[in-house]
Amino acid sequence: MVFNIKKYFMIFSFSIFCLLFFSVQVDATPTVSGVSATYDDNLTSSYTLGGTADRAIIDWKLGDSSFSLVNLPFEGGSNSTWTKDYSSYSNNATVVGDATYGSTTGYDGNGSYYFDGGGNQESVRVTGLTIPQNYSVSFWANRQASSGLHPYFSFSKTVLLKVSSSNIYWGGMYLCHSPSNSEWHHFTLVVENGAASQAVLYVDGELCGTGANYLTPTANLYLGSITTLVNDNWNGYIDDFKIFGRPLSQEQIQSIFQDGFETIVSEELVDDEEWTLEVTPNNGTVDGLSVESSSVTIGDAPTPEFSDYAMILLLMTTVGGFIYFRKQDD
Ligand SMILES: [Ca+2]
Ligand SMILES: [Ca+2]
Repeated sequence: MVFNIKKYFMIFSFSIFCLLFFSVQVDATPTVSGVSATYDDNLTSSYTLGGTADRAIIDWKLGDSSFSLVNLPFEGGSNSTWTKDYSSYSNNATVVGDATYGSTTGYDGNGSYYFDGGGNQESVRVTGLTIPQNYSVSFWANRQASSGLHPYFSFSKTVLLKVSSSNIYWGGMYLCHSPSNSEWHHFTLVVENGAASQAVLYVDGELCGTGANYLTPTANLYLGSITTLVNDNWNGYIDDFKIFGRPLSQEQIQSIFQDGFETIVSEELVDDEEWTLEVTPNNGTVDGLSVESSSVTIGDAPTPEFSDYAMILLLMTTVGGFIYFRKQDD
């Protein structure tokens, strides 16, 4: 019997193909719903997960680019050295030191990073960012210890959001008392230059404090550490870190706190903008293929039709007539 190497190679190749193709079917069919031609609707995601997918990673696009400059949900595929940015800017993060990835330790039972606050320095880093003058930073944090000065994130040694035993500071400016330890809280810092020139912190969707100082971010972002300093590392969990290149409305902040990234509220929408939803299905281990919805154009504010004007005229005539006859009776 002749050993047919070509035949066995083909069988081997086909087996590998089947293994890869059928072992991970992580599908989604996203569409956008809740959108009509009026100006005051929210954009709401709608999609169906298939295969083994049990979660969807959402990225909204405004025109050709993502609404978020950084979109780090820390889901499956994250590891001890790397985590993926799902924005169109590909700001993938490197994980340095002993920051630990957990696939079920996140605020929603999904993935997050844990920082032990001591020993080796640790951070999740994004380099080469371009942050505009007005921006917002949104993330979840679960602090485990009250001792020490812990940075949620920093752009430099002085441009950072940090928490002491019980107070939160933006740079050197006190913002508000920190929420309780050992439970998840959602934080959004809104920074504005120009006339407003302020930093506003929302915790769990509610205003926590306002600071007058404005600090210009640098190109490098460090989660859980003050740049490259060994001490003062974050002690606890951080999840779902996003940066937006605009001051978010409180309505959008509350929507992210309550529903994740499923909705863009009407306060963020402007006439004639084109929005698209991108959904990446994930099963806690790997991503499926990302799928884009068809785009939605935000409609103009409705103008009153002729019948509306006629109704208003009729109403005014009736009321006017009623007042006239009442005066005649007097
Ligand atoms: Ca997560
Ligand atoms: Ca450490």
